[in-house]
Parts: sequence; structure tokens; C-alpha cells
Amino acid sequence: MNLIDQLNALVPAFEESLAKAHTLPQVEELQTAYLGRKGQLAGLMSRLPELTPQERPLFGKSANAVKERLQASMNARLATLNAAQEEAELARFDATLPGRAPWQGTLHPTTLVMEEICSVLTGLGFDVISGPEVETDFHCFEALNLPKDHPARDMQDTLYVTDSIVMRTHTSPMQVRAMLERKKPPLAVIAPGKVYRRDSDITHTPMFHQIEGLLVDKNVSLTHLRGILTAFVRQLFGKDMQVRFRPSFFPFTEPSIEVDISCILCGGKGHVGSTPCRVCKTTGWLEVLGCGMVDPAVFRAVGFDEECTGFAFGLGVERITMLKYGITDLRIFFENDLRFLSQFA
Ligand code: 2NL
Repeated sequence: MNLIDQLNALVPAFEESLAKAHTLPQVEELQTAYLGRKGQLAGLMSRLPELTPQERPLFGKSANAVKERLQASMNARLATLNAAQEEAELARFDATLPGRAPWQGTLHPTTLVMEEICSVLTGLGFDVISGPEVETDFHCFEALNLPKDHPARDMQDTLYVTDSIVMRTHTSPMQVRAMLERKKPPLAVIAPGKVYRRDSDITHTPMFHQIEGLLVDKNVSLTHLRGILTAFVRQLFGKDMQVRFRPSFFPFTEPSIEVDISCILCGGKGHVGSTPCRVCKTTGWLEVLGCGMVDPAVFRAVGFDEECTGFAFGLGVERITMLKYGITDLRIFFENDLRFLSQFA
């Protein structure tokens, strides 16, 4: 067989093998064997010097034609294989299967309860205010009648930034700011937000959330405090909730009061069946907030006149959330465990 015949014989041989190649690697193997640098076509072309100068142009032309044929056959085979693969994939695809729902997050329980409390209080006429978490000693302590020797002002209890700048230990500084800004009553505001204390154990975290409220006008009395806070607590915990007001002490209110609701677990009986109630420690009551009539010393500090009267209250959002949802461990609020968080979706 002369060289040109050998060249032409590559075409049927290649096509026969191609027809038997059913996978991409098999086709690639044939490509290397025939069209590769050391393949059959290259082998024949390297024998060009064996031909006479007259024979060479025809051989070159045939070689090119054969190369194009081989490439065209290979591309056709690849197209067939790809189409078959696609068809097989489509056969496996079930358009009737239900879709996969995208993962959806939820608000943190603290945020949910904070928003719920704010919505009850805005419904009662309070405006929401917010401001700095890094505060001056004046706004955080001095204006609130907290004497210099009060334990709250100790380095042991408060996170100090400098001698006169602190991480706020309550949101009351926002109420002080509101009074200074408005210059005179009436005023009814609530301040939700993060507060910081130098405290860390199973029932205390260095950061937690608080909401404080303040109402100032002329002739505000304890009756107003009682009516507003009873309505508030009943909207939050249920309209038939028993509410108790008992005397307490805060430096910024006089008189000072603590508000209890009947125990969520035992319903106020102090025991569940014959076992003592572990939630209220058998008292039948749970403390939900502290409040009182604003001490005149606070009004003096912000330049409000002698006729001003008002009440204020404060509550811990994590504590309320624990009571509302029967959560017994504070630490779970800060662990970002989805098994806990996704229960609030
Ligand atoms: C509690 C008790 C309370 C206040 C906060 C307040 C604010 C101003 C003036 C007077 Cl500007 N009082 N706030 C009053 C009584 C109690 O919080 O147990 N918080 C978690």
C-alpha cells in the first residue's frame, strides 16, 4: 500500500472505532491515537521525505483532507454522546417533585419581645427614643440621684471607659436626655436598648436588654402609674392576670414600687399538686418590673420646675422573655443555637 492509500485507510478505521466509543474518555483516547502528536496521522506525515518532490504536494493535500475528515467525524461523535447524556439526565429529572424551600431566619426572641413591649406601650401613647450606649457619668448616674458612694458607681459593678465615661448600666440616661431636650413637660417616652454591667454568672450576662418608661406632666399621681402599668402587664401576659404592687427602693423614685404577676407555672398557688413551685419559690408571685414616682431631685438635675410630677418604670427584656416562654436558662439567649432560635419562627 502506498502512503496515500495508507493515509486514506485511516478514515474508515477511525470511524469504525469511533462508533464503538461510548464515553468521552474513549473518544479522547482515539483522538490521541489518530490525531495526536505521536498518532497515526503524524506517523504517516513524517514519512514525507520517502516521496519524490512531484508526489509531495498531492500527499500534503490528502493529509490535510484526511485530518479534516477525522476531526469532523470526532466532533459529530462528541455531539451525539453529549446529546445522549443530556437526554439521560432529563429522563432522571422529575418536574413534579416539590421545590426546596429557601432557608428562612427569624428574629431573636429578645427582639420579638422587645418589639411586642414597645408596641403595647406606643399603643398607650409613649414615644420610642434611642441613643448612645457609651454614656457620661452625668447622664447615667449624677442626674438620676445616684450618690457618689452608691455601689452602682463602683468599678466592681460598672464598665468604665474613662473616669467620667461609662457603658450605660440602664437606659435611664435616654430619659434624662429627653427631658433636657424637651425642656418642659408633658412627655411620655420609652427607651429600649442594650445595657452593660460588670456581672457574669449563670443568671447574669455583661450585656442585656432593658426598656424604661417615663411620663411627666402636672398632677401625675400613683393612680396613673397603677392604671397604666396594670393595663401594660395585662396586655403582655393576659387580660385576667393578677397584678400586685409592693413597696421597694430606687434612688431615682420616691415612692418606689415593684410589680408582680401571679406565677406563670402554679397560677399563684405556690405549689403544683403537692410539689413546691420552683418558678416562684412558693410565693405565688413573680416580679416583672420596678417603678415609682420620679424623685424631685431628678427633675432639679434636668431643670424641670417644682410643679413637675411623673412616674417611671424599668424592666429587663430577657427576664420578661423567660417568663413569657418558660425559659429557665439565661445563657441560651446568647449561644446562637438554632435548635432554640428556630422555635420562634
Ligand atoms: C428595674 C427598675 C426603674 C426607673 C427605672 C427612672 C428614670 C428616670 C427617673 C426616674 Cl429618668 N426613674 N427609671 C424608675 C424605677 C425603676 O427600673 O427593675 N429595672 C430593671
